Amino acid sequence: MPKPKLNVAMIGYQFMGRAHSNAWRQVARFFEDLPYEPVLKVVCGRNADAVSKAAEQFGFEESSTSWEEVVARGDLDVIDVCTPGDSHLPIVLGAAAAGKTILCEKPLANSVAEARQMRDAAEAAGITHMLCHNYRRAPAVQLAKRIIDEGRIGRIHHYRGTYLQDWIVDPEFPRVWRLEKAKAGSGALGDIGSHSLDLGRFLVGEIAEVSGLLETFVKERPLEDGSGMGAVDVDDAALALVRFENGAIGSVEGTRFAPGRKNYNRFEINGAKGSVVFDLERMNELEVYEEEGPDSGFKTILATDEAHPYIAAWWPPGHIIGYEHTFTHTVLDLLRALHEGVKPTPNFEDGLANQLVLDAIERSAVSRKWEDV
Ligand code: SOE
Repeated sequence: MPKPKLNVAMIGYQFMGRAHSNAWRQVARFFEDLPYEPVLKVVCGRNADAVSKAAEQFGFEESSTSWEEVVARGDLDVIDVCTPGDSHLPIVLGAAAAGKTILCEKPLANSVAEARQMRDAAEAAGITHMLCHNYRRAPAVQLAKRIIDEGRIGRIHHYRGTYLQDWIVDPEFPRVWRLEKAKAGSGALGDIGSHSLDLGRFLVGEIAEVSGLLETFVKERPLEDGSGMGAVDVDDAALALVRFENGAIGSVEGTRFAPGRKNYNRFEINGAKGSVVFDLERMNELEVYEEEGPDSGFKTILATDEAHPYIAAWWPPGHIIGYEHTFTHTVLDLLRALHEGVKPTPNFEDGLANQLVLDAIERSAVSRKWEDV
């Protein structure tokens, strides 16, 4: 029996647009039990030529230069927001008012006030909403979650989240939108620190208080149009000590100034009886230590067996998967939740919770004191 079609509109078509459109294209091809058949209807962006090329390349039926028109269309079911942070609020409010299902890139917003408005609007409209923190959906991360929830490493004492990149270490690297507060909200903090915080919330629990430190090493950079220099008003690096509500303590570090580290997203969690370690650059593996006896030590589990989450739909054991699959799994879980009438996670509530932590870190960096979330 043919599955009900679900018409998808994507706003934005750069890096995240490529990743999300790939997920929308692939998900029904691999997950046979998917309750819907996503149809890539329309992709939207400001530059007519570029967005029409993107439509052709990504497999969308049409392109548009007006997100206002797109969200108001009666034939669309899902609005997927892949734009920079400064446009999330109006697009989400428009899409919620039109009753659409929404998938939004992280961080949810550029401020707590915006995040709260988006959460409230989505809840009031009764729509299904999800935030894309894709790393939750690496099978090895899901395995870590299962091991922790089963109590196998005991009460958690430490969370160590590290997200290191090096793409702006050259002072001549231009001042792209991610380095402008008005567009991106914050720098490494919101872009990659938010992922480490999300993984901490997912695996350990809610964060109660923080002590934060932000630094901008290069304060001016060449403008992209060659017209001179522009101020960098976001952080290049962000560090925080965090205290979880359940008594665990942790550290989170996000930086774009770690030469050689390209997308080093790693966490280590230490419990009373064991530890788990994940490193995105070896994303099919989970290092696990469980006290077993005099010769116990870390073992590396290749999380590619049929029993591991999501894997059965892909390849035989040992035939590893990659970065793009985390987005496919995100879309899969959104569609499953939509079908079952349950809330997917992370959703805009999680987005607000994450934003509250980002905000506390920013406040603490200014006050030089611990701040409540
Ligand atoms: C750029 O720093 C970036 O693409 C982030 O925006 C993503 O969220 C992260 O997953 C990889 O790095």
